[in-house]
Amino acid sequence: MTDTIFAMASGRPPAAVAIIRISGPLAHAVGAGLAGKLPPARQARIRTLRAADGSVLDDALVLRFDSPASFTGEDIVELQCHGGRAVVDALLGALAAIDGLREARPGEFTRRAFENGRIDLTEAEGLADLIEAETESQRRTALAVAEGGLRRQIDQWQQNLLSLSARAEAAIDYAEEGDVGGDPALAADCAKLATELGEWLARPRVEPLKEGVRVVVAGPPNAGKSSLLNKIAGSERAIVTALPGTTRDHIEVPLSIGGMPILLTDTAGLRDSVDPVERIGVERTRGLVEGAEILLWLGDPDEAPTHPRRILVHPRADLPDRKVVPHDAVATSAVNGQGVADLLARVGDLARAILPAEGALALNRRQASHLQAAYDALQHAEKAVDFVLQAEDLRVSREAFDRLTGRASVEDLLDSLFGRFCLGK
Ligand SMILES: Nc1nc2c(ncn2[C@@H]2O[C@H](COP(=O)(O)OP(=O)(O)OP(=O)(O)O)[C@@H](O)[C@H]2O)c(=O)[nH]1
Ligand SMILES: [Mg+2]
Repeated sequence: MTDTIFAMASGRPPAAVAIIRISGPLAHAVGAGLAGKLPPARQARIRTLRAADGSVLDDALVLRFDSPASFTGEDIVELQCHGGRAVVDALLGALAAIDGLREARPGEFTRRAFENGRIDLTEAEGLADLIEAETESQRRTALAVAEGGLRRQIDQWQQNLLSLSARAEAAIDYAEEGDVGGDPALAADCAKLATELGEWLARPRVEPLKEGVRVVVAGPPNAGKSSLLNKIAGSERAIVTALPGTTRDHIEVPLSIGGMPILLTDTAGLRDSVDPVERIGVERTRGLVEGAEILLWLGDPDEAPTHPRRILVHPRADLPDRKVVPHDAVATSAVNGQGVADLLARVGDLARAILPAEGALALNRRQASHLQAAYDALQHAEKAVDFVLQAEDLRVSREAFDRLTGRASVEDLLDSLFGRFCLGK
């Protein structure tokens, strides 16, 4: 039999109210033991909670949920008691003393919700993001996924895929009976679904919203990279000297530009150096430039690395010998602030395209990788030379969806996801 688990679901005491949740087969019996008669399902009643020896623990608002119509899918009792430390300790102590009851591990309630089919993996991920959300845009995007937006879309794709598979199987039988023809529209329908998945894969992802859009400042030594970063950050985050090669390691500064999260990174100037420390720094810069979502290049435009979102910056424009501004570059000065607002506006325009639109459904890296696998298999199915191969490709695509929703997921993934939750969730 499954363990019955309990935990405080609200924040750390002292607080006005503390919420203690009990979930599992013994939940109702335990709740009745504490509160006497439990209220009808989904209704709240004030009850006096008593320990096994009859002593009063607290007066609390008690709620009951019946399996399967509960968050975990199990029987649940929720106690909303006074949020004092001693009250909570007394109640948790009384629960721990009951046979067959144990304290829940972090995320265990949500994990049970997943295991009992109340939510799929995308909704669990949305919930984790919702709890961690610190900004309004993170909250809205997480909520859209947590409340099943992505699951419903995936359900639709799975239905569609299932019927494509059924058609492929039927076409195999048809061919075995010696008939020609089969299902001439099948390949085109696979392509149609692939196109739809492709459109989703091209959409902005969740990560830039959570981690900040990676904006990397790069260029040759002494170009004025660190000075520009300090000017944008509004504080002396990076060391600035007249010596080329001052910055050895990269420096990250989280910022908000027009409400959008940005991770601005200063890097070591790119040059061939014999200094082993500087060489490592330069190597890191190359990696950062490659991983940048937006590149601010402070060097000669002809030497700029190719990058899909590159802004040419002409720094130190206050100096008399820097008056000629290359075509398309933003002239800036860390001394008088010239061009900085213009530069930030350009960064903002590029960042907006990388971030999900307000409340839009967005995939995370894990989800996108499985959707990509489903997409690849569908594309393969479109080009398959016979129905047997086509059916096999469609099966591969269905499996990718099962991994996406967690129906065929691996244990370590579940551990890492549910470990992100706090106790009592
Ligand atoms: N006049 C003027 N001087 C600047 C400006 N920006 C940087 N400098 C000067 O240029 C020199 C190099 O500036 P840094 O910001 O350290 O340049 P960097 O690109 O970070 O250099 P490395 O870390 O060595 O790669 C310093 O002496 C700065 O004071 C500017 O906008 N105007
Ligand atoms: Mg520097």
